[in-house]
Amino acid sequence: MSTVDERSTVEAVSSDNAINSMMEVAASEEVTTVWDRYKTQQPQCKFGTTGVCCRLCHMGPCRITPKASHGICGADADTIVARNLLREIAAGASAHSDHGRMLVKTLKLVAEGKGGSYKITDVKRLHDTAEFFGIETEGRDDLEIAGELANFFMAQFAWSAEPNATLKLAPETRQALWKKLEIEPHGVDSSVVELMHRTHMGVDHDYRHLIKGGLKCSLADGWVGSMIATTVSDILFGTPKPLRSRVNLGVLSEEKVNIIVHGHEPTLSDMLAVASTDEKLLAYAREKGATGINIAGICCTANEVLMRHGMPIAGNFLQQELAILTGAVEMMIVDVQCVMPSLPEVTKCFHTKLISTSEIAQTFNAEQITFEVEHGYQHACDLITKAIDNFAHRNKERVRIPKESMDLVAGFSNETIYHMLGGRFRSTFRPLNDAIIDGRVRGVVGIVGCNNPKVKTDDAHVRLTQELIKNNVLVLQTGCAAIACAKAGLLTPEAAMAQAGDSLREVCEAVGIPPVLHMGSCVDNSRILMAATNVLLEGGLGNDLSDLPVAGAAPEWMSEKAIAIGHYFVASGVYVMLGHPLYIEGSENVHRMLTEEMEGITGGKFAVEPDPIKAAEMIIEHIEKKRDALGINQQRERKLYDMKERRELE
Ligand code: SF4
Ligand code: MSK
Repeated sequence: MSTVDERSTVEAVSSDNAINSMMEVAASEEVTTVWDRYKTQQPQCKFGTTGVCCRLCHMGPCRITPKASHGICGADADTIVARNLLREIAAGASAHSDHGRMLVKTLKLVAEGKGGSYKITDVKRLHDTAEFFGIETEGRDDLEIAGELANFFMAQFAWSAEPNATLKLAPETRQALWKKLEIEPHGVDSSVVELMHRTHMGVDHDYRHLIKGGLKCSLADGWVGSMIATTVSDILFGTPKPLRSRVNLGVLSEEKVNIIVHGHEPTLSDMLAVASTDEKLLAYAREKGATGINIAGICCTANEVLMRHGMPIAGNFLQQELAILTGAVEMMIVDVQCVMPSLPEVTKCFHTKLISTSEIAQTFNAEQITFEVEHGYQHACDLITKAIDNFAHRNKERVRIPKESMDLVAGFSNETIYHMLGGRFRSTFRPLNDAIIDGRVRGVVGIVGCNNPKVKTDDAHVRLTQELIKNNVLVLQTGCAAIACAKAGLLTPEAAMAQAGDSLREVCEAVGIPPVLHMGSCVDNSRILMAATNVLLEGGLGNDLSDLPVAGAAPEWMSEKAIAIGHYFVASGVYVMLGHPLYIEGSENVHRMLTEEMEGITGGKFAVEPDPIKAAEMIIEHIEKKRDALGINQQRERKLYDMKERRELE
């Protein structure tokens, strides 16, 4: 794979032509983009990229070089690299978990009757969740149950003597291993604080002990904070079901008022999706010369409103500046995470209003509103009205919307997959397990994560996905990876079926699921953890998550959240393929521990391969190793197993 600095200036920065054509617009408008700034940052600091720069105390900063093997305090490369990595995990876990906490606050307000227009949308999900955690539902009012569940979830953030209760969602074998390794988190916030404490100057110095601490904090992210975020989103806004929509910059409309929602938290964006169908607002838009109101998303807010309302997606992470450059966006509404501070520089060249809505996130030259749950619908109406008023300021001469847009199908929650596999009468993962056991589906891979200007945008996501489905591997996706593949047409069941291997296609056609399943936003990687858990609990594929023929991949990752995600998958026993390395190459010991020794500790490990075809080969090799260990590669011919035979296979 070529890096941007190796490519000529005329060569495409992306496999997506909408991006490449907008690069020309950026050049003609003399607006700098992420790719321009990436070039001006070259060469990037090797001390930073290898993780050997320490600025944890003010005796430093220190950096490890051939001449200086230790920092001023005596810390060696192993300690420095591990501490830096842990601080990234802590930041990533904080972001997902704070998102989860915000949703729990909303649930609590709804339960107290202070939630304005928010309500319990999925009552079954509320009851199922409450019952799982031992909260009485029989004969109780839904709001009363929601209140108790909100308090229960809120308590998961603080320290408690017991390990986090949501870890019980994991298979018992995994829980037992976490206990043995002493990496069970006892609270999300306390895990993050502990990590920051351990990495303070002069505390934890053994890289092996530090990395175990990192795994513990990452579990607080995946199995606690993110799990809570996904669950509460489903309760409040509805558990996703398959629906059709469209993706890429071409979803922006020349005739309608275009409003982009960007960031991660679904609370306001969900209300904007609802308000955009308000007849009064639509009439107002027509009065102002537009034919309608078009809410489109960027990044994971896009995935949230796509999964539940079928709202179109304008693009993934690296398209946020390009969306404004179309000249057709009346308003961009941002909240938290992955929002570039460069946006005001782009909006000032156009009529686009930039609105920041989170009390913890402000940007110079963006209008700040303080979002209050109780007034969510009114906020949404006010913002849409303001965007409609701004339609008159659109300069039609400067509107350049790329023609690219693509159909997609999204909305594959575990609840939906259960239903689809089991049909109307029985909820089950059995048909998928049977297909894995008899080799028609070789394994399951989660492809997730961001875009990164270091690599050709979307290219690795798309090629890795194509290669895996061609080799009869079912692919689950979230985040910007899912958007990349959607733009390439891989989320249309028809196109994906055409590219899938024969036996995968046969299974997908028989059970009615596409070969690439969009499961949500980056916080919804918790759904992938649960999909793996559901496969294991269905039986016939071993006793622990690490026995399954599965893997994870983040070919174009960039954020600290991706680092936390990678670690919670490794801590859950999963092989994780990265498209480019963590900043750990300055320590052979840390590198070896994460890419080799970890397999003997958690059953999972990291691998790094920039070439998506080679990465696919390595993933398939791993899947085959797991299949061999399960003894299911000896059963090549297709046959139906009875219960006795399934037990024997185990
Ligand atoms: Fe240097 Fe040690 Fe301070 Fe880091 S903690 S900056 S290695 S003296
Ligand atoms: S938005 S974290 S760039 S997936 Fe979730 Fe995309 Fe990565 Fe942000």
